[in-house]
Amino acid sequence: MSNQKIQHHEALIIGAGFSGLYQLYCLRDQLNLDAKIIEAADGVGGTWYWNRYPGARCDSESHTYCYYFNDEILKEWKWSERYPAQEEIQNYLNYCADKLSLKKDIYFNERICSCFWDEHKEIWSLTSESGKIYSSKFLITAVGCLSSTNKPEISQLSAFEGEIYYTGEWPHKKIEFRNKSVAVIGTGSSGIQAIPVIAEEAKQLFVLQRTPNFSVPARNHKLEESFHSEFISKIEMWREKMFDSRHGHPWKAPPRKLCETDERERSAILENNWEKGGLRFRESFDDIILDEYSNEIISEFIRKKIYEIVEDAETAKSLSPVDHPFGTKRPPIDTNYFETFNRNNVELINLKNSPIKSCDKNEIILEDGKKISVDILVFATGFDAMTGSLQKLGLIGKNGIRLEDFWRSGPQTYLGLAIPNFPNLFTITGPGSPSVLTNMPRSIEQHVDWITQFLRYLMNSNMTKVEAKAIDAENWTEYVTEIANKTLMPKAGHSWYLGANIPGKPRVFMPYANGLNNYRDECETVAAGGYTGFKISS
Ligand code: N01
Repeated sequence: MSNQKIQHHEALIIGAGFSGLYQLYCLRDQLNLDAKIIEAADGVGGTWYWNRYPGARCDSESHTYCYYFNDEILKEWKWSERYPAQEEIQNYLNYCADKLSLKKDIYFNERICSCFWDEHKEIWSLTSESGKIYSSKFLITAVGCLSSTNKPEISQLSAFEGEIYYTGEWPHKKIEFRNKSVAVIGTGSSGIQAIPVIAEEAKQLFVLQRTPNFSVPARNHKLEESFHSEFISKIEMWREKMFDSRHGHPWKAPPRKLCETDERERSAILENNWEKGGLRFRESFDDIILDEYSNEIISEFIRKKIYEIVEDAETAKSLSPVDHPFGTKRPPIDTNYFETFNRNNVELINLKNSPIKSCDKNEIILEDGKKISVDILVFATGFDAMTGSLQKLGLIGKNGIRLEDFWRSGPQTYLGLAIPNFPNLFTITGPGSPSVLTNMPRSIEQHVDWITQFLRYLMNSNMTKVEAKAIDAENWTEYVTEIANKTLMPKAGHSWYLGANIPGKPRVFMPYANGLNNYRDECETVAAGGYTGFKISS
């Protein structure tokens, strides 16, 4: 055993994004706990620290994609655009961290690779890649749901001598696309945002698409000076609207079914909402995710839009999704995505017709023998979502049980917040909670508040140990699956919601699909009942 100094604290939080920062504030300033964050990067931001690819921007509206726990912050910070760009969110989180004096309680540049529950001492023992050791009574993961970059295996990729970038781990410097031939692999939200921006600069852009995606125009714009003063005069209204909705956005679908609305009226509604743009288009009717007939109508509406925008009919056909209902994969919102395919320097390569076979020095080679000569290869291939970043922590719970073994058939959690066999561990926006189906800051604040309230309860009752009961986690996990099966969501057979984008990952629908509003009530009922479903001891 080395004599290395162990940094012990009452609570440790892993990750300094939206969730970690707020959790630190609550534990330190509300519960007076000795709490610290451990963060792999050299700055705060989490997802927004790493995802700085061209065009990176949030799809929640800026005045809703921010903290609501502190009115002073809401009043002081002025957003400049309808949807905040990566840099603005990163600046915002730095401003919050400075305002709340959080940075002094963050260990930066420390990536945790092992977390071990010491049953004898009843503490978590953490080791970082640099070999430092930390320990704590309570451990809270704030590692994000979309943080573990998916790097698909491509034969002979190592032979490629050009530049390779991953949207999820973008370098902290300007990448020069001018006079370069570029290939982007992937047409999820990241690819759909990056492609139009890269196309404007690159000599030639090849978009390598495996599955076409629905996308709705974002209609981003600068916010007028008056927006902020109007917004802050109604903070309480915005807060209530968001917490009262399924997705944590300040709107909900009106109680009307597309399948019961006549053709003229529904076309007018869809046209109107298409013009307004953004994710609220999905909320045009309340049966889109429940009824196949209704979904097919809205899906066909978007396909028609693609045909109207894209000049070449063959390209329009290739860009039109037919393999999944709209909204069953996370719907991207875009700025000039489909329009980009009308440019002379952009070519769509349909990998469904001919998949990637391999690479060589300066080419991507397809199965049909076609060779695409490129200087830069951009992977917009997504993430090992929801479980990937948790499993990378090397969590070992009671009796030496490893998280990856416990979750071999899919993630089992209680409320998405706790895992049997892993005492004193809380997972902010873990699998089994609404998280990725919502405007994330609302789900994050709800989880952090709930965890903070639970820890206060433990402190007040002189309890020191807590663990989710296996039976309650089993029931919760089944319930999450049942809810998903009542919707069309599992019909997108290859979506990352199901883990289907990662070879070998169990296919389980991971997020809770019954709405943030209902989920919040269920969590409150558990708390009001004295934290039913948990073993609590001193
Ligand atoms: O990742 P994705 P993403 N060969 O998994 C393709 C959030 N987000 O980073 O569909 C070729 O959605 C894959 O093809 P297929 C948001 O929640 C939010 O874009 O599996 N192609 C797909 O086209 C989002 O949903 C914002 O057939 C391969 C693409 O890569 C989530 O992050 C912005 C491949 C991956 O799409 C993830 O989005 C960005 C392979 N081997 C992200 N492997 C905003 O707030 C994968 N693909 C706006």
